[in-house]
Amino acid sequence: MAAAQDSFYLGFDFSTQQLKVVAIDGDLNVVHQNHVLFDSELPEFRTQGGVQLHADRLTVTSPVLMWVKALDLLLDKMRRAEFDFSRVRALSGSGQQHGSVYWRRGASETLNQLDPDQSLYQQLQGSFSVSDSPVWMDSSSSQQCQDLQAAAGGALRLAEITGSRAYERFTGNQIAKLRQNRPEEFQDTERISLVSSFAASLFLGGYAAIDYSDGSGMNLLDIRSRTWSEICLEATAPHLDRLLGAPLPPTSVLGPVSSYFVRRCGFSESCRVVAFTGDNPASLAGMRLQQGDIAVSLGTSDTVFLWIQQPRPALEGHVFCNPVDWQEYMALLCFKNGSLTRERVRNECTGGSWEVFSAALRETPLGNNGNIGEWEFIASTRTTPRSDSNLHLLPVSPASPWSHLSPLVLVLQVSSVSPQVEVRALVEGQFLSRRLHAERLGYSIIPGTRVLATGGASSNKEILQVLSDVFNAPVYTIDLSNSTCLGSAYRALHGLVAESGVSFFDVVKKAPEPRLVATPHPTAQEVHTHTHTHTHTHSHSVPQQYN
Ligand code: ADP
Ligand code: XUL
Repeated sequence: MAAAQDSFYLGFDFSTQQLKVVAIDGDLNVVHQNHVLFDSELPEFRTQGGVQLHADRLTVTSPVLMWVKALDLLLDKMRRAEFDFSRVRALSGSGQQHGSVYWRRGASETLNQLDPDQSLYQQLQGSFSVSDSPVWMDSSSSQQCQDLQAAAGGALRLAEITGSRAYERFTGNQIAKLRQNRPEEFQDTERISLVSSFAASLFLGGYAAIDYSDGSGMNLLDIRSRTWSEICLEATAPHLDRLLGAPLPPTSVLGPVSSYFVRRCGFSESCRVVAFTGDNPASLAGMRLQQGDIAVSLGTSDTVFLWIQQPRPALEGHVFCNPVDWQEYMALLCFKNGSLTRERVRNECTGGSWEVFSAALRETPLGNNGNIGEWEFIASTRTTPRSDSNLHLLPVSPASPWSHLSPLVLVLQVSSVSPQVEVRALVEGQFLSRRLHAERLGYSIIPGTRVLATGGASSNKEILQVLSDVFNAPVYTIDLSNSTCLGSAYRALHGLVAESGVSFFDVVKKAPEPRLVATPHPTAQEVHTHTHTHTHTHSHSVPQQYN
């Protein structure tokens, strides 16, 4: 039998700014990494940050042929680095979520008969009915969002069906816009792919199914039945199911890699293509997030990933089918400007120093003697929930220091507070808001829950201590820099054995463990319990989003 180190598994990531790949061996060691940067390595496409912003400042697209050419270039780079393609047993990948690709009539035949002596770019020039693919940064489909919500019976009803209310960047609304505004191109389309299933199609030499997980970012999939929702399909375009194909579990083996790649790169004929998925689901796999875990990325924006069993879709946040266990769910919440708000309070209260900011957290008690941060909520269409950027301090009853865990808080008095108190108020308030929103989507903290932290602010131990106290769970740090690629490589490996009932977690047991950095203060649990017995209400203090 071949040793585990002899077999390789590839994970690709077609992200906004670059195409990346990671190869692992059967022991999960990374054996190769490579990438192509769109702006600098493919300047002929004239993108900025991988995209083109149109004159209306709402439409944002990427040239689909840029992604095709990037794959040619990446494979060339791998060949030049003498990567041994013949050892690859399976490959998978991810794509930026929501982006869509429109294949022109006849493209399937072209895909099927690719000549290994020519590049993909040379051969697929005429294969797309729409040359500029709408991407996740696009916000030009407000009208279509309104129409879809009206057809579905309201925003919440749509969220109950598809996991999210209508969002401009979600693919169904982009498809509706295309059908209305560019009917000829739409007529000339034989298949619509997501960026992920488009990439899988290239490797398969035929159209790849959309997987349930990335499919959940379209406002079209019924996340409980895992079939296209009739109501949503009808409101979007007639006979749309024919253009989309049937969705499949994200663990599916779609087929062998096409003969084009066997002959051009030296892949083995037995190399399998496992369904590609969205970058956020792939990242959840790369983090090896388990039931009860929550991952918090503390970057420019704060992003929260959750594993959910019983989803309760809401008006804020997104519920997707789970990428590693297709009967379960995941959720994604994005809080705009998380770090930027912390930076602003750092500049205003602690002279621009993270050290002084951290000292303020050390010097103030958990619960902050009842002083919490509350926000002026600003409507935001792109990122949910609302921006953190306008912080107001509202000291609450000291008798129930953590009553702010409840959405309904009694504001007793407003007084000026010290800079230290303001710092703690901000950080506790931010994390409480993350927790509340997570719980509203059906997340619950269970024994064994871990909080996985990543991103710029995860280097700050004091911030992570507050995170641990608010979630009453240990905090571990992880490196997310290549989690989408790694997650895809792990999924490729798992795809080969998923059908025989082997769980994802059995397959990734050997991956490096995250590092424990904070454990909850012994009183965190006590204070938390206290919270639920001291709920006061006051209409002025109920944040907008809880109404
Ligand atoms: P991005 O989301 O753009 O990839 P990063 O994950 O690199 O960003 O995070 C950058 C942010 O990390 C900066 O905006 C900064 O506020 C924050 N940051 C860096 N160091 C610290 C620190 N010691 N304490 C708190 N925040 C920090
Ligand atoms: C998620 C979203 C982004 C893209 C980035 O809803 O729009 O995270 O997936 O690639």
